[in-house]
Amino acid sequence: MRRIYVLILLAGGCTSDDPAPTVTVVSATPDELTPDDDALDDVRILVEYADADGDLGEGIAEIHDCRGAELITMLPIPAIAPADIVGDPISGSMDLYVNDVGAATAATMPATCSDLGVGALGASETVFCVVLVDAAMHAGPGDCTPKISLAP
Ligand SMILES: [Ca+2]
Ligand SMILES: [Ca+2]
Repeated sequence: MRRIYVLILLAGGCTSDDPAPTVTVVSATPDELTPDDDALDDVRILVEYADADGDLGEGIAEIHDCRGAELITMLPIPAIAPADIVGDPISGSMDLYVNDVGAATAATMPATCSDLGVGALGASETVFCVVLVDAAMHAGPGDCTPKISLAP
């Protein structure tokens, strides 16, 4: 019994020591965008994050529009934890905004999207995948929104 207990403890330690931040998409609103209307072409993606060593602040949120590799938005992440907290685990949620989503035709899907399991996109829809990169340039596994419709 004692031996099993130690093994479980080690496995848990390996996971939580990973310095790369993880992200989970909670919601994306609205679920339909109108690329021709400046008031209706902005999407808000709510994500939850966790970072074992606390240096996600001043990193980057990469948001991949799965219609094409060039459709990437890089949002700077503000400082999250005070300097004396960096080094300790942090977690929380944040809103990411992608403004003025255009009417691009779906081309070759970025590898980030296909690696995360995004299926083929129709002509009037897209998916956004979020990857968080911390201040030490550790990129964690990403997560993606459901499909978002694009009004013609
Ligand atoms: Ca980190
Ligand atoms: Ca807009």
